[in-house]
Amino acid sequence: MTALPIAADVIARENEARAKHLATDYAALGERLARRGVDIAAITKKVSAYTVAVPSWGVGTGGTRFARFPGKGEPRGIFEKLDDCGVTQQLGRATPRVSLHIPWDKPKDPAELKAKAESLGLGFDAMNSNTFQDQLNQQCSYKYGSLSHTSTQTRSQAVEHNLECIDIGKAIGSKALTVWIGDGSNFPGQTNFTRQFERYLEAMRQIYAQVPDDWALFIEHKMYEPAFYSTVIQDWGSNYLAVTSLGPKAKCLVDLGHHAPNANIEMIVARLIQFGRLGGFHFNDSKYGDDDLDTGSIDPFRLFLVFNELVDAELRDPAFHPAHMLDQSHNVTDPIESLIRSANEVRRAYAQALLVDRKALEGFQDANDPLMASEVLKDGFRIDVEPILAEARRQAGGAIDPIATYRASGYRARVAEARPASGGSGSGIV
Ligand SMILES: [Mn+2]
Repeated sequence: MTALPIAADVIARENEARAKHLATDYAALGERLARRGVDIAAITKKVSAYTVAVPSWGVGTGGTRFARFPGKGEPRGIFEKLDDCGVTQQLGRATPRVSLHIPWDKPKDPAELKAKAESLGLGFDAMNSNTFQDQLNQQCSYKYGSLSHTSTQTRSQAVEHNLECIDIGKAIGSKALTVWIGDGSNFPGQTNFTRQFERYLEAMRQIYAQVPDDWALFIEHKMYEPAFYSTVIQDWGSNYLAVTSLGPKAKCLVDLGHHAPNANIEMIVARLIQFGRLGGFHFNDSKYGDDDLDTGSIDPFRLFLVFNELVDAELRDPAFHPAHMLDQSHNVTDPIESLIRSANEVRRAYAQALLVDRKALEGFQDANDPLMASEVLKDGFRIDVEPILAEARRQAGGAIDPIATYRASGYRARVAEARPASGGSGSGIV
């Protein structure tokens, strides 16, 4: 077994310095929750089992349309990306799976890649295809679209690429393909909405036919960018139409940043759950557009409201398990720190949603008492669940304070020496 990236004695030393205070805080919160009839150990167990995938591209520094400022010791290939994901998992214990982007992460030998991941305690999540940029020596260009392109040849090339992603995914143990496209138009009149959507659906049907029966096909909607007037799958309505016309393996993927400002995302989530079409999430946060900021950093209440719907659905159907992934662009932070923090925020929202008194909430809803219904819901959000999150990490062998421990480990300085700046970037903002 390869040694894990952070030395065990660093974690032990850092945890020892914090263990006493955590025990005190955890006991105090446990007593408070017990008064409400909630067993803190049961909540901790659920939180511990709740994990979120990290995107391979998230460990590189992102950029904007203006510039990209590379960070120190950026991973230069998929193996180094896995090392960084291994750090995130080792310290935070919330991110045991990595989502690959092809061709950025195309492995020479999938078996070797799988073995490397396993040595770090990692597995693979959904495969992500890329038909929104041209690759070196690519025959047809995607400048004017891919799966919905007017040329049959270009569409076929895009379909083939997705089928290749499925093949690689099969070899490394993935169970899903996420299709996001940049297709759309920049000007009214540039494209015929109906014919373009027909071409897209026809291409997607070819991909769908090759999706293994135990896989899911996720479609991600996005209202604008890189196309600025229209996109083929611009919202959850078009997404729903696409997945229902394809078949049961097709599900909608909700990226929190891919909606119009002020859209009621938690309600979209509820609707998709109700009709069995919510496939999963790309978590991030935003202030203005698809900002891809750290999850929960701008609007933690919205994240909580999304999780309120997920917990509600989980109680009605224990088999309900949508796919969770972070999809962020880390422009000014150390990506490892952002990923650790964001996974923790996802768990925080989950824990808070678990603490909502659902019986009381339903009672106030049915009695038409808006104030108390709102209070009961918000009560879950107000509880500081950090001791639960820290205890879940400690019990799983992670760090009580993962970011402080990461900084104490000197990992970034070490890899900065081993990985001289390459100048290139495989990071993306999808
Ligand atoms: Mn996304």
